[in-house]
Amino acid sequence: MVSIFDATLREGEQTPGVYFPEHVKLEIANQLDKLGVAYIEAGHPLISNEIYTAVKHIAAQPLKSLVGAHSRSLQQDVDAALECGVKFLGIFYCVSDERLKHVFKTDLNGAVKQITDVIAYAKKMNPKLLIRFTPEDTVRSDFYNVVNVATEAVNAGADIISIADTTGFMIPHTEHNMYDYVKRLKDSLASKNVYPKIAVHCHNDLGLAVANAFEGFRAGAEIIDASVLGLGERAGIVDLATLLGILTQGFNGEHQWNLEQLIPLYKIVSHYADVSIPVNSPVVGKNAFKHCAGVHTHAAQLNPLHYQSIDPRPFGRIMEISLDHMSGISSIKCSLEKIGEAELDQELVKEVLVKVKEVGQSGRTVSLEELAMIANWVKKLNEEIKNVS
Ligand code: HCA
Ligand code: CU
Repeated sequence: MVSIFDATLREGEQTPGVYFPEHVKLEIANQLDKLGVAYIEAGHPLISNEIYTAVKHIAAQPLKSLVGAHSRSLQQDVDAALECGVKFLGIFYCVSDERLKHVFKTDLNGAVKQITDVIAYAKKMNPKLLIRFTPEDTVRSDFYNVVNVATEAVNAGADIISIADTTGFMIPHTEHNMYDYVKRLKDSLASKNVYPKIAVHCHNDLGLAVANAFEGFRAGAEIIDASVLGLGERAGIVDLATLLGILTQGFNGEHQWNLEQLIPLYKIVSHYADVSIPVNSPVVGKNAFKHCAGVHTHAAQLNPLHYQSIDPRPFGRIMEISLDHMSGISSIKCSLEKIGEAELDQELVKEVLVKVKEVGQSGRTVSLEELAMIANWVKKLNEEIKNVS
């Protein structure tokens, strides 16, 4: 089974306006650990004193998840991460000729030296440290450069090579797709006798992050990067809840995740990031398991699987029926049962339906509490009519 690498505290904080204070970071890390992600990227310690301290404190927690830090290919970044006591280090550097020349004023040989020196240094300082090397913007860089740098990085001590689709460039079934890329890279590295674990880090600029990550997984990637709410630069990265929905429901297998942690985790991240959970988000959205149209609600009440392919219960959720302008008689009856009004006369049920639809047309849904009010109101009106006649 694939391992999840959570980047909420690092990539997620690269969402404009998002900053988690240290006590919140600690709580998020604890919840990620309870959920059971394999890796928690706690931050880039050299960005600020606050992030440095937070990484240090998270790394000191007795967590099962491996806590790590992000680091440029610079000894000072590695030193800061080591001081924080992290168990893994994610080192990145660009390998594109154009950028090396114009931004870093070097060439591929210079980059290889800098990367391997830093990796070897980190490994020497802490031989147990797990090292991931990411050629930034991997998929748009010269393939020859990626293979060369990755080979040298592994020989210098890197355990994981991460394929970064930094700009959300990949599209399944086109000439630049993640499946072929991962296969080709694994084969090329094997031909050089290096066999690192492969991770995929997919950005969502085209809404394809999850699809691309799965293409990578199908081709042999063992680690997928994700973040809560898909937070990250621009359109973000793979959404953790969507990923867990697919991994636990789409593959019918045993899994190691504690899924009821997902909603509390999303609530806390959403609150402190001030980013709301879209109502139609897979798994965690308010409407993810709520049926609306009469045809759907009728069939879903007989068997939820008529209109659901995933089970809400492992996530601590239930199938719900929306009461609004689309509702039919069966939704009303089912909801009336829930509020102890199963015996309501058939004619009155129809009147309740008319009122529910009217409220729905004003752009609202009717809660069970409001349904009780409507049922009372309908009963009252009927008594009055009876008394008059
Ligand atoms: C960044 C870029 C990065 C790095 C990923 C990694 C990307 O913000 O520094 O280090 O594995 O998308 O390439 O997030
Ligand atoms: Cu990224």
